[in-house]
Amino acid sequence: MSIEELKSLLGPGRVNEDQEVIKTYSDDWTGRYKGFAPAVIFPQSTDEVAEILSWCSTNQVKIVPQGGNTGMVGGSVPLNGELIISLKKMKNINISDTNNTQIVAEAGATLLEIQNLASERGLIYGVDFASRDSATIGGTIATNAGGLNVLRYGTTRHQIVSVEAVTGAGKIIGNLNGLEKDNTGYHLPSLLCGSEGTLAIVTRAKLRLWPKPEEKVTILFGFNTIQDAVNLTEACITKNTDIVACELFFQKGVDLVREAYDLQPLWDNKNSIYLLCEFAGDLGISDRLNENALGEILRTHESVLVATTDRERQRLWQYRELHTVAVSQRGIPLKLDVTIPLGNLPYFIESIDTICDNINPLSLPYVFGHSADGNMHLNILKSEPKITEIEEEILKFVVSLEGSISAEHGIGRAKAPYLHFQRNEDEIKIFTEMKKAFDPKGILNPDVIFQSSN
Ligand code: 2HG
Ligand code: ZN
Repeated sequence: MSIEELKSLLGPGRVNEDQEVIKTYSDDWTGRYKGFAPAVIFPQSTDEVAEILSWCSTNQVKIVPQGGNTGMVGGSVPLNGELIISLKKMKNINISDTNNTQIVAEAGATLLEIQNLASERGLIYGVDFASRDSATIGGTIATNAGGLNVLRYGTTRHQIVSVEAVTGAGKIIGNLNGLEKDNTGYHLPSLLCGSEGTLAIVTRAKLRLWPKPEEKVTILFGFNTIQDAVNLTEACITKNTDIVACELFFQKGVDLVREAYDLQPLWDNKNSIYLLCEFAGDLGISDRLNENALGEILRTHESVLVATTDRERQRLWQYRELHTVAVSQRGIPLKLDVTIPLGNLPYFIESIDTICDNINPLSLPYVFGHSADGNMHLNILKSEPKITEIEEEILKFVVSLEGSISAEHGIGRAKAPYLHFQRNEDEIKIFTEMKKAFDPKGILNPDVIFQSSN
């Protein structure tokens, strides 16, 4: 193969071979995955993506699709010298002209750009998380990103009405008809969402928007036991229709965030278990809260902070949202993103320190996450040299508790060796057959989801 051929096929400004530039695309955000590549390609239309993939397929050139490079499982970096295809320059977004409750977005638009456009129209986009200003919509579709508000709006899969994509053979598939009801065979938006760039590259999507809440109230509770925090999570889910988020975190993580950002303590308790609950809906949230069972807790509980203005709410959120960056300032953590059924969550969290300690007494586990859907993020610093042992032991434990080894970050390369913990042989065989149908030459994101397809 010759990159020159691809260059002349695409025209100027599409292929970048500058190693300084490539470096910023070939290493991942976490610092754990460092790749190398001959070039980064920046297509500007679906047709150009099709041209690139068709050329790669003919020439057996492997390729790694990339959005904002905010992934955490090594799913979008070229560990074996693949070409990088960055969708960053495909950023157009507009409100659909056939349905003004939908946005048409090119894959490279960021989550924040989509949220802002929705907000200008008095609507909201249902997915939100801390890296909103760099994560792209294409990346969130590829990974079926979840985030903070899954309890109310579902994951990314629930936001996509239609999708357009290019297969590994360079064929353009899907449509942007925006029809909520369209049972014409297999549902490509569901199938491609979460496929981690292994079947096709998503180029555009039509996304559903939701009514903008009139009011938001954020409340931070402090507890002494995980069971109490989980009980309140359950009460919020079952007794309050305004609840949109329940985030669980611990003193160890708050101390790290406070040190990194020089923040004030939240209250005097030396050791707390924190539950951050966000309520959003029609005006009158506080009245409705007081009327139901949560009112009693609000009135009598010792450690409670209530935020009603955007500024106060953001102040509380930063103690949770800054966990990822605060941990990464201390080193490269082993990241395990898992789901545990709510009933098993206290036992799971209580066991983590002991599991890590037994394998490597020097390891430092931090746990935080989205308690409403049982999705916990384990960030374990200093797990080396026993990283594989810790990873295996915890993922086996997750499966034994009827959880999932990947909640919202995907399988990527990080968890490909463990896919069989969760999926049986027949399922994996069907997956690989599906991959072959979409990507006959196996050029798209090799080694992601499936271990070594080489
Ligand atoms: C979050 O919920 C993100 O903040 C990142 O999913 C989690 O850093 C992590 O492990
Ligand atoms: Zn998360």
